Amino acid sequence: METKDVEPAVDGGVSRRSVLKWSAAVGGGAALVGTGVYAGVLPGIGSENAVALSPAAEDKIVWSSCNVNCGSRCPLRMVVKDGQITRVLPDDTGDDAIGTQQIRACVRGRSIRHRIYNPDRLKSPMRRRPGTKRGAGQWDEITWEEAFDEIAATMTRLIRDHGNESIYLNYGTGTLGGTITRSWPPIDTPVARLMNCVGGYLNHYGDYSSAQIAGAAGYHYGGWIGSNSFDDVKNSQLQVMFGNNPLETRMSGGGETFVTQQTKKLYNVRTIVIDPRYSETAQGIGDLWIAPKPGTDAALVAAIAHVMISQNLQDQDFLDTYCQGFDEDHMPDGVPPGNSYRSYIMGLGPDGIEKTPKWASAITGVPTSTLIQLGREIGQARPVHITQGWGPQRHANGENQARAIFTLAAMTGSVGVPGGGTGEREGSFGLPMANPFVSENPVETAISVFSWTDAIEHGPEMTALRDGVRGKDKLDTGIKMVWQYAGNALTNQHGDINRTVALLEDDSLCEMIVVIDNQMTVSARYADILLPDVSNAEQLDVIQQGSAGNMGYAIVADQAIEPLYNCKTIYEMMTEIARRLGVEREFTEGKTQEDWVRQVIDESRAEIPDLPSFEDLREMGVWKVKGESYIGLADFRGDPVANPLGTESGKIEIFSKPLWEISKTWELPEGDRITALPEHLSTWEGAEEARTNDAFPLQVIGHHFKQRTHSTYGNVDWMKEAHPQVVWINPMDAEVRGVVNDDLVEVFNDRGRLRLPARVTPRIAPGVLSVPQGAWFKPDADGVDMGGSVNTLTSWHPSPIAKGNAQHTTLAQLRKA
Ligand SMILES: Nc1nc2c(c(=O)[nH]1)N[C@H]1C(S)=C(S)[C@@H](COP(=O)(O)OP(=O)(O)OC[C@H]3O[C@@H](n4cnc5c(=O)[nH]c(N)nc54)[C@H](O)[C@@H]3O)O[C@H]1N2
Ligand SMILES: Nc1nc2c(c(=O)[nH]1)N[C@H]1C(S)=C(S)[C@@H](COP(=O)(O)OP(=O)(O)OC[C@H]3O[C@@H](n4cnc5c(=O)[nH]c(N)nc54)[C@H](O)[C@@H]3O)O[C@H]1N2
Ligand code: SF4
Ligand SMILES: [Mo]
Repeated sequence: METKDVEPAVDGGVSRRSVLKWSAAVGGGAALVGTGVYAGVLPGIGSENAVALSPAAEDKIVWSSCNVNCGSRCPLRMVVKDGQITRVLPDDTGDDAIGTQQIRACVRGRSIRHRIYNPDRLKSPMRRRPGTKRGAGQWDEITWEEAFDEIAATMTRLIRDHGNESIYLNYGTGTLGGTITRSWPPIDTPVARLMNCVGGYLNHYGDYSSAQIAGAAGYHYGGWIGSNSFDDVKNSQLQVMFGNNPLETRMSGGGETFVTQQTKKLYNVRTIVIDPRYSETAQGIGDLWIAPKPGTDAALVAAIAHVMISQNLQDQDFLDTYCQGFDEDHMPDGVPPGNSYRSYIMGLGPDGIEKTPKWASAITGVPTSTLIQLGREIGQARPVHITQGWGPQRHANGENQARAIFTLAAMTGSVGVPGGGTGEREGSFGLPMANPFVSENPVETAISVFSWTDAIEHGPEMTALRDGVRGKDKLDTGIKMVWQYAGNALTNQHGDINRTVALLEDDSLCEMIVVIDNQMTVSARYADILLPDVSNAEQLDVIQQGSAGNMGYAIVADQAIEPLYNCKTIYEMMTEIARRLGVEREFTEGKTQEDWVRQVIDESRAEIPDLPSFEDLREMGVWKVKGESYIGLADFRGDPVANPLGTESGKIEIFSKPLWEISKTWELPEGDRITALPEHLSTWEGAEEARTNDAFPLQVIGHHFKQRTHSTYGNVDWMKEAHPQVVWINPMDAEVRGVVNDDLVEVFNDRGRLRLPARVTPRIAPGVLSVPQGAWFKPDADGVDMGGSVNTLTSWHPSPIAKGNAQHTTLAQLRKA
């Protein structure tokens, strides 16, 4: 692990610890394959689209994969004819049993041909035309030599004048599944390998997926743990999912969609889904749907805790033995009385408020009687499998939301046992694959993943206590150069797009932006130098599995076709720049990309003796192994003295002394708070503020959506047709605004405006909108985003502890357009 933080290194899609992975949902995409609605003239998706149902004998079938950051990694079999991909077939190995299942690609992977051969493909290196504004879309085609020379010269100048900390590798997860081509975490990328040869780069900690929960887990559990894997629900009496939507966020038929559905079918364990939306998961496997207002889970948990304590349903032995801070008898030294969780719940703490179901009902919008029933049901079931997705934590109070759910898991005493869970996101079995391609970053300074815009704007003012700078008390320089490899977080996926693009337009601050992508994305528009990458179908790599319950797998994704246009591989690009910086030998160690892939597999075979050789794996495409169910904290449960947690007390810290301390020393914006207990925090643009804000009374979340993986696949015609971008609104909210289903509406706040059709549906709680995240920002002449990107509305305001992206905390208004 490259950072020394209390947090685990979790990437956007999958936890990096080999045994702690999670993942995906069901396809349903079969009907689209080969139906050929595309009428383009690009190679590969033209007239030959009307393909026969089975590949002709002379066609070549090449194993490839879909490497995006959806938590899964699906093998794909590319049917290649005359050097072009004519069809995409899914995995055809394995069966329908949990642990050996087919990894059936979802609708997106099956449409990958339309991403590979997309009109938006970048064809040649380009430079922003001198004298034009960033983002103006004025480009000059340049040669690869010119591009490499300019990048190397600028890097040399910036390192000399401002040091290596002025160069930043922005978050990007477009090719997370690869090993040599991997785009995150920064340290794993070929860009980092290049930077490390010349002194390193400014690092980031956390990720856009799970910054707050990872930060919370560091204090609560001493690190990332993972809840029990979904296949283990067979041992549960009850399954409770907080803002966890595996049927849409884990869409691979080989991953969690398959595992949750099969487990439900075979064992029919009762499932409660807690989500402001009636999600695909609530619909598919839920027996009960509870719809709290966004950002109010900690209040909901408090009410459940109140019921449990009042009826003595908590597992007191577990709390006494394994936890700190549940009651006054189990507090750390030096903390005044009244600061236990029990005191907080029963109104004996500093706020003097009893957290009754009635109190919580007013905050969450969930009826008091439902909360009482929920408290009894969860309180009486043993063991309970509790998980949370990352919706609850992607909020202004996300750390407390996450910790409240962990605390509920402890109160049920279900931690560390089969059928139970830690309240984190589900873990899964994983393979300990080696990665010899990774080198070390000589720079130790890091900022939070979400604060790079601040570091461009006012880097030298950023401190450890105010901004969460790590490795140093303060930054010495602002960011002068950004590498954006396989990411759209430079604009589209970051908060407040209008503010972000205004910052980027000023090239006196950040002097050089290099974007390496294969599509003309929103972020690509803001590059100074644009480098056209190949797609993963155009090169060789080894793919390490996504989350798949108790199954492990690896894929050799072979080169199916030659690089299109004038595209190059990332390995070649970085090698060429390394040569110009005089470090080619250090960068390549004399190896080709294939040499590295072979080495990854060879070294992995030391840990995984059954893993086939490179040649065999290349032939097989995908190799699967049935592993064990993941039981989070089984060791600790077995012997807490021999296996203490990484927390100060070695126990589960419901009360965290380190948080108690930083709540007094860290400098926070007016109104923000850090608490030692997982209290409900009423925040900026939260549920409480929505009730009093007449201008912007609606809470906006942006769920992860099946049309896209973030923004990737967002320019694929099939996907746009199958799953159009719409804003979800409750009929009551629609009616008072005179809006009916399919009306074009405008959603707006002080930060921006967007226009898209309304989906009027009781599947979303009153007072809440959801604009599926990841749509491509497309401002018209008046600055109204016609693409419907939710980040037109979101802000830069970070969460208090992790300094993470609170992108589900936003208030706005909606009107008929
Ligand atoms: N409002 C809001 N914003 C969010 C979120 C949210 O819930 N709400 N979610 C956040 C989360 S969890 C995440 S992980 C981030 C994701 O943010 P990103 O990591 O930026 O994800 P994508 O938008 O998919 O961008 C991936 C890019 O990689 C490119 N790409 C794909 N394949 C290749 C390749 O082989 N080579 C190269 N060079 N490029 C390739 C794609 O074209 C695309 O531009 O978004 C975050 N943003
Ligand atoms: N199809 C598809 N799959 C994806 C992705 C994608 O873009 N598309 N992105 C991938 C990535 S990188 C990630 S990080 C994961 C993201 O996985 P998640 O972060 O779990 O996904 P979200 O849709 O943001 O949130 C999950 C659910 O939480 C709900 N929710 C929002 N706020 C709250 C709240 O305050 N409380 C409760 N109880 N629920 C809340 C949302 O309505 C949603 O149904 O998905 C991955 N899978
Ligand atoms: S988007 Fe995810 S689930 Fe769908 S094919 Fe790609 S890797 Fe598999
Ligand atoms: Mo993510």
